[in-house]
Amino acid sequence: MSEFPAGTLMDGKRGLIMGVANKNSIAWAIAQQLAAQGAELAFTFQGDKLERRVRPLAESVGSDFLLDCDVTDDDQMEATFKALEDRWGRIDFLVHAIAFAGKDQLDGSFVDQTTRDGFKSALDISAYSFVDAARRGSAIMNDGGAMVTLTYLGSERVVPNYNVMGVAKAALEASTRYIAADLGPRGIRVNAISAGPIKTLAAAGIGSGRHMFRFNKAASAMQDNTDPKGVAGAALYLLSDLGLSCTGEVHHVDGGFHMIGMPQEAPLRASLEE
Ligand code: NAD
Ligand code: 0WE
Repeated sequence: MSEFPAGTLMDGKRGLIMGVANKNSIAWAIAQQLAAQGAELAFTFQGDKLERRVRPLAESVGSDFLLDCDVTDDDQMEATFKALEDRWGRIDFLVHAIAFAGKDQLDGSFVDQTTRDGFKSALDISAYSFVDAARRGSAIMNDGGAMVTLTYLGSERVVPNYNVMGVAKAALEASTRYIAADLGPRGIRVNAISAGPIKTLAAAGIGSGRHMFRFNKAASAMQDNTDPKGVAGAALYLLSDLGLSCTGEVHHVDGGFHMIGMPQEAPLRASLEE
């Protein structure tokens, strides 16, 4: 069934996956990879509408442990981690794959478009939610556990229209380092994966989508778009004992797009003419 070959790297480990919306979600690729290696999983979903999508996916990896959790709601966050503690006692890992900014914030000029409320909400949902989940999660996490969050290059460099999300991802990456320092003495490792553009719900409907995927393919070292399986593999490394001693890192999985200084001429021309 699974496209991920079976293994034993996560045998005996339990953890929470936050951010599955549907089968295209990056969190779902990660969940399948972890389950194939023996992990026992719990899932949060955002609201009743998404439960209908997430429940069958969870069941396909042997999980009936689903929790409704909007990360802006303190009561739901409290209830989520209480439910984990009640059922499992302790957890071993946490995956955070959540981001949101108002649609009006992700278009045109950053300086003109970014409102106080838009800024607050994007930073709350996309960055503070990891700090909150890390605090609550670490309270019930075994020493030697691990956490991973998902970020994007728009934190380090300007990407048209990514706007306030880039600022939120910069805060998320800095938070990753501060959390990693706090939890380091307990052997808990905290890392971020910086993925290249992937066709998910969160990447759908972005104005310049077609251009972005073509450009990323043409300008990356591997001349291809990012495969979510590579992101899942990186998450497995970081969340298993393969990742020992790696913490506070932002690991790029983007076909080498981030390290190119100037793209090859021929594929770039072709991508612009398409
Ligand atoms: P996705 O739409 O499948 O996942 C985003 C998730 O965020 C959804 O499950 C949604 O329910 C959840 N979410 C949004 N607001 C929430 C809230 N208030 N409370 C609880 N959950 C909330 O898209 P994805 O691309 O898989 O995104 C997962 C992560 O990967 C995000 O952090 C995103 O920024 C990051 N990322 C995506 C790409 C890409 O190109 N798709 C690239 C790099 C990083
Ligand atoms: O992090 C993301 C997307 C996050 C996201 C997406 C949406 C779309 C729908 C956050 N909030 C919203 N709000 C909505 O209303 N990515 C890394 C994917 C992405 O989104 C972009 C990108 C890339 C890449 C937006 C503009 C430019 C590039």
